[in-house]
Amino acid sequence: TDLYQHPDYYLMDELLSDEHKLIRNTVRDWVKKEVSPIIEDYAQKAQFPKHLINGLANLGVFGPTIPQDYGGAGLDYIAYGIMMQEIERGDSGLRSTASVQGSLVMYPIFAFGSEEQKQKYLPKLASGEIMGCFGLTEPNHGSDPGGMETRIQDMGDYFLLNGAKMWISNAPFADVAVVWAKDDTQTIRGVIVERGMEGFTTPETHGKWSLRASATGELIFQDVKIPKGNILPHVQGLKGPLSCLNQARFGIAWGALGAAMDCYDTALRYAKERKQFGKPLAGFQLQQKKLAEMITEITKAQLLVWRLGVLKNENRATPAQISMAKRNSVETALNIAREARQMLGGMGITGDFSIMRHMMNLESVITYEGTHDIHLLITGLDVTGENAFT
Ligand code: TGC
Ligand code: FAD
Repeated sequence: TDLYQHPDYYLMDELLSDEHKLIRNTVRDWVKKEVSPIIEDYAQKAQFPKHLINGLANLGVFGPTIPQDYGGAGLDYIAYGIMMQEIERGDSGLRSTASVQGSLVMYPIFAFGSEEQKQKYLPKLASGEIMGCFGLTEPNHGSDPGGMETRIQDMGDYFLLNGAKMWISNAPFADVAVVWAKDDTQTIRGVIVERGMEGFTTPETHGKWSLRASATGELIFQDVKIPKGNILPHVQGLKGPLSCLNQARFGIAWGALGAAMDCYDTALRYAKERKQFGKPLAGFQLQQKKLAEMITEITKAQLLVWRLGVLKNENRATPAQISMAKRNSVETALNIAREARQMLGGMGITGDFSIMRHMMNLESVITYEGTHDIHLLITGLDVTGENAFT
């Protein structure tokens, strides 16, 4: 059997262009060949498979929607979504690296950077020659980034950066960090911090049971001198980082479905092969209920993210619509992973199958980029007009 069947119950392929299908098959084949055979081992060792960076860059997944003039792939948002889906079919940690590089590092430099900053950083980020990370979350401020304590102080010729960020994907090996900090007027600004700047360190976070094949760390700034040319000139306020999150959350809405599809495929195949009480597990009603519900939920979520992609291409997708899709896809994926794991019985807890790894990864995905509850409150605010955050 083909390991990478694409659950396509409602013939969604007919909604995709030939280019979309080519991209999907190319990324899917690469994941099958380069990621699946090694990823379990890296997750068990809690190591990021750095050697895959080149392959990811060659596929064009770093900044797929960034124009080609700056080294991006110049593709539409459906193509971006499909890429994230196929990568996350392999592992959410690898998709995290792609999300961070493209949506959280390249996007803000593209959207809010000077021409000089774009020329300097974007082509190298697209080719994977340099890697980036995104520092918004702090030890005392996760869901409420507006309360951040990290500061830039104007020293005349330069800024002085002080503070700390935590839970930062790719921090331990990143060459550059897009960091959000408040200036002397309490206004949030974006700053490009480079590895090697004095007073800047990136200690790794150990002991995670989730996203084990992704490197997570802190960003610590102690009187780091930031040249004035490293400030992103064209944005101020929380809408800077939150605009980046719109991009990344869109990718996650597609990506989490890749993990869901892999769990469904695995459970379906197992249920057809494994026999108990003299017949395949797939012949028992309770197991069919699980599979039928999985494919129903995947199909509903696929239609949601496809429509969101169309709206995003037309620049009409609202942040609240993106929140709804991120929340729905991740919940769908996590529920499917939990059910699929049970369907494999004892085998479900081993690394011989991908399900338990997906399940553990998704516990991060349901928390980062806005927690499940925060996205619910964003929908609540949108439909009622009442702010229940504070
Ligand atoms: P609020 O007063 O609502 O808004 C402040 C300003 O921001 C604007 N805004 C947005 N702009 C663009 N896109 C959005 N999604 C926006 N949401 C709000 C808003 O219009 C306003 O602008 P202005 O001009 O009027 O000042 O802000 P709030 O402080 O009440 O917070 C709202 C809330 C809770 C929704 C928001 O802060 C939030 O989303 N919190 C969750 C934090 C989060 O998602 N953190 C993610 C960190 S990065 C990460 O997890 C990366 S993991 C990557 C990986 O490995 O894949
Ligand atoms: P808290 O904000 O303390 O929330 C704790 C609980 O309280 C949650 O259940 C939350 O939903 C709930 N809660 C909070 N506020 C409310 C409210 N108003 N009403 C009701 N319930 C509420 N951040 C980055 O900046 N860059 C990264 O690259 C990055 N990568 C990450 C990688 C991993 C593996 C993880 C786990 C996190 C990463 N994050 C990153 C941080 C992530 O975005 C935060 O963990 C997330 O935003 C939640 O913040 P918190 O952990 O401080 O939880």
